[in-house]
Amino acid sequence: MHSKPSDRDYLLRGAQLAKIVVAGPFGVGKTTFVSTLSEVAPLRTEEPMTQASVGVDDLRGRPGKSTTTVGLDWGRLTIDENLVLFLFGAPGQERFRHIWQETARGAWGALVLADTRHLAQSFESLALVEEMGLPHAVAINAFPDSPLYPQASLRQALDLDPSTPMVTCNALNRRSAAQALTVLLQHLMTREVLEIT
Ligand SMILES: Nc1nc2c(ncn2[C@@H]2O[C@H](COP(=O)(O)OP(=O)(O)OP(=O)(O)O)[C@@H](O)[C@H]2O)c(=O)[nH]1
Ligand SMILES: [Mg+2]
Repeated sequence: MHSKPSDRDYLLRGAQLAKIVVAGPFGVGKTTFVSTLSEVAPLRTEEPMTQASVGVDDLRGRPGKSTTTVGLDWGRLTIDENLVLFLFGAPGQERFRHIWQETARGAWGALVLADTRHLAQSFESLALVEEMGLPHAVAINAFPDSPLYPQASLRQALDLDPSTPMVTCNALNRRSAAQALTVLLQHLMTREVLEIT
């Protein structure tokens, strides 16, 4: 990966442009993940949380969280001269089904984030990607107080298909986030969704 492509050159060179969705429940780290990896200032649509989210969005275990994404996260990552990824962070809760479907349209794949403190909150995101038939991988975003479980238990708890890759990451760390994304890209290659030359 290199981080200094001159803007818009990739459009002229005819690189493959791949849309990748970063999905997951409230507060799982979608905005952080996209921001960590984006080589351009990410588009962010953060707004302070209001009384309206009380009892809807679960703030347990998220003491510093005062904003939420009201639209989309968007970032860009150039893999090489042949492949540029556009990362879209999208809410994966059932109540955002419409936004989700619009965002995921035409995507090559999705990385579904999960948090072991609130694993079940990722069920809706997984159901949405499965419903759309979108190839996906799961990234367990490790927070400092996240309990650790064996991979097999996590896979079972999330009811993952044996072919769905799972990886643990720290969305704040560029190398770690890139590794998680690589797991998805490899999966897309084996599914022949993506061809990297
Ligand atoms: N320690 C740690 N903190 C993280 C990590 N990922 C996200 N955070 C923090 O967790 C909080 C929530 O992260 P966000 O990126 O806003 O999560 P989100 O999924 O975009 O949240 P919504 O858009 O509201 O659904 C922020 O305060 C982040 O700094 C991580 O991997 N490690
Ligand atoms: Mg967000």
